[in-house]
Amino acid sequence: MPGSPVITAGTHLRVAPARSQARRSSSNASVRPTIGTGITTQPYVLRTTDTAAALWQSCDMSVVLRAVAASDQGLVRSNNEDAVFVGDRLLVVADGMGGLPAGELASDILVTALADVDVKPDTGEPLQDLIAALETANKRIEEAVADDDARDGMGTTVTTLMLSGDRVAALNVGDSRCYLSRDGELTQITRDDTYVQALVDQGVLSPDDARRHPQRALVTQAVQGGPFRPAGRMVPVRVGDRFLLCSDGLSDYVEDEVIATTLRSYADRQVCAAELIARTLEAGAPDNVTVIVADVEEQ
Ligand SMILES: [Mn+2]
Repeated sequence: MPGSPVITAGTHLRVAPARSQARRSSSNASVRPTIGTGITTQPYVLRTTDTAAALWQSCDMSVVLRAVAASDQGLVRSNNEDAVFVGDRLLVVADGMGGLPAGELASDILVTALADVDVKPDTGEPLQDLIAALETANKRIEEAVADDDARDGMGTTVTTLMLSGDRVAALNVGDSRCYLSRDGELTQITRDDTYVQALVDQGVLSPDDARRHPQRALVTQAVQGGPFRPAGRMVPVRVGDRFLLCSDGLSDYVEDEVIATTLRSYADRQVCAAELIARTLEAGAPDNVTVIVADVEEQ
């Protein structure tokens, strides 16, 4: 789908290009026009729930999440292994790994399993509900690997946020992140499952050095059919809070300070999401990049 960014209204967004058109290496990177034209020749997908009919709400809730997702294949990769879901109260970004086409399958399985939680009533125990869905996804990935040797090693990261009353549950496995922008301050509310984060925690490495470490991409766990321990937390929300979920295709190449400024500078979520993608492309976009920009608003 060359041309302008595509806006869809479906519930499940598959960000990958048509699989029959999978290309090798960066052969087509040069056809992307200069940033700022607003036109991309590679798949670029935006999804919005900004229509009045799609206000996100659930019974007894005083606040809602309104969100936009955007994803781009980047300038180097031949396919997009990220997957994204934006539901009534659930947001998910997954970054598949395992090569073509296994990585796409893994992130797709995960997002599909988590999406089931979105249509169920709020139990008030969102972390448990999300973990149960992750276990289902993990089992399905294990089965998919058993079905085909070519899928050996496939897996996916996940970062997910779910509104429950006036709190959100944030949960992650791997290095996809969730940030909160509140009162102009940016806070990373997930903790990467990476080798360099472990070194930072041990005081061996400074966060700044971690960014430049040659092994910064090494994740210490993922959802890939084996055991994993998701890290979850509950965050009370306020009207005006803005959340960002992203794959490492953004956070590895765009400084937190730039992310913070971008989140502050563009009130319009769709513009903000597109600007985050634009900053990534300016940084060379070696990886697939996916973002969800979500605002806490009055119902
Ligand atoms: Mn990635």
